[in-house]
Amino acid sequence: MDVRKYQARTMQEALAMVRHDLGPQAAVLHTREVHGGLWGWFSGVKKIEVVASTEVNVPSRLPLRAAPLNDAGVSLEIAPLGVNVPKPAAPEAHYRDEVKGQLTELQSMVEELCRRTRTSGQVELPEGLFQLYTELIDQELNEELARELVEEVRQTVAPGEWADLATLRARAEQIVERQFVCRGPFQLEPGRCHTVALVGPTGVGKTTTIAKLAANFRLREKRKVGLITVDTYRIAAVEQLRTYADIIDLPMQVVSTPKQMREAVHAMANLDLLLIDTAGRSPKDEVKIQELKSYLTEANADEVHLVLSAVTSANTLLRTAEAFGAVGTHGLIVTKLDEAMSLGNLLPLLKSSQLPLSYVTHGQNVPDDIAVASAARLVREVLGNAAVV
Ligand SMILES: Nc1nc2c(ncn2[C@@H]2O[C@H](COP(=O)(O)OP(=O)(O)OP(=O)(O)O)[C@@H](O)[C@H]2O)c(=O)[nH]1
Ligand SMILES: [Mg+2]
Repeated sequence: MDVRKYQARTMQEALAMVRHDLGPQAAVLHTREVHGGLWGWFSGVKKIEVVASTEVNVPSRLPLRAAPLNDAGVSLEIAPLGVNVPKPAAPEAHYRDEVKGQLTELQSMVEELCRRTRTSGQVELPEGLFQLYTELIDQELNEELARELVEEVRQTVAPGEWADLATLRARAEQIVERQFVCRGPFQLEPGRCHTVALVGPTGVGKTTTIAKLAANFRLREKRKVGLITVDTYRIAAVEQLRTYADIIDLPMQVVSTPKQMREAVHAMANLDLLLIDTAGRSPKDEVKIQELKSYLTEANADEVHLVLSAVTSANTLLRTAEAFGAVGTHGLIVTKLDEAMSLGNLLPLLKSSQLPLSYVTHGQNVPDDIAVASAARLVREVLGNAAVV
């Protein structure tokens, strides 16, 4: 089938090119905005692209009124170009379906072609590196990070190995693994109570993670563990922690003022590990973040870990980490890995927050669905290589 593509600054110009080239009988199959070549991609200058053919007899979908235009003045309808196009006889259903199917296929082919041209044009990538790039984008790594990473891979892998995807993936893993820090489990010192507080937005899994940690240190490592909660804001929040404390057989105190926090920490100083649960806070609520800080100041915790859900956009993760930085965070715990479709969203946070990752959680089961964070494993998951390797 003779299908041609035209690009111009405006729709009028593009249609004029179609008319000139294919005549007035040509049918417009598809219109869209595209970046105009390599320069257009960088400069943001857009063009109108029209795909047209003389061999497709498309009945007009245009109502008698003018077709709606988008912001760029682009027609949102598929329409025959010429005013003299003879009206086709009512097509048989199967013929209509066949044409419709071909058009859909054609549209996705053109879109895929544009996507490939655009991305490869941007970085001029050989096939293997290009495939690596698209894998990273599929993992929801942002384009800038993906481009930087592929560029670093290109510079550090010999050209003779650029076709070897396994080598490229392995090098990408090495590079990313250097970009963030995982720390081991909490280090308890004999004869001293190690105090750890978990903070974070609402519903990310702070209380569940506290229960997992408490159960592991208590039941598997046979440590003396205690719990404190300041979660006095959400109905049933205290009961949630108390249920775990009862099941695991742990002492627990509920505090409702910073002063009570100091007293509770003091009262439990004979334990090995004291875990402090806190109320979920919006990162945008500075007042509540300051209030949280006043509790933590009185607790004088050895470590404050920010708990974040993996099912959160890259931007929100960054801004949340920044907001909770005000309370004096020392580490990160990432929850809900099991719910995330991809983990590329974590990379900007891991790269830039400076906070070491301590634990990750991957399910609702207490105490099993928690693990000490492993950089190698997480990187494979972030880059989408976990299933490949
Ligand atoms: N799928 C999955 N669910 C989790 C995970 N961790 C916690 N949850 C669930 O997330 C929900 C909220 O967990 P909580 O522990 O109550 O969260 P929270 O941060 O204490 O919530 P607030 O106290 O209200 O701020 C519960 O249904 C948990 O079972 C995880 O790793 N994976
Ligand atoms: Mg909670």
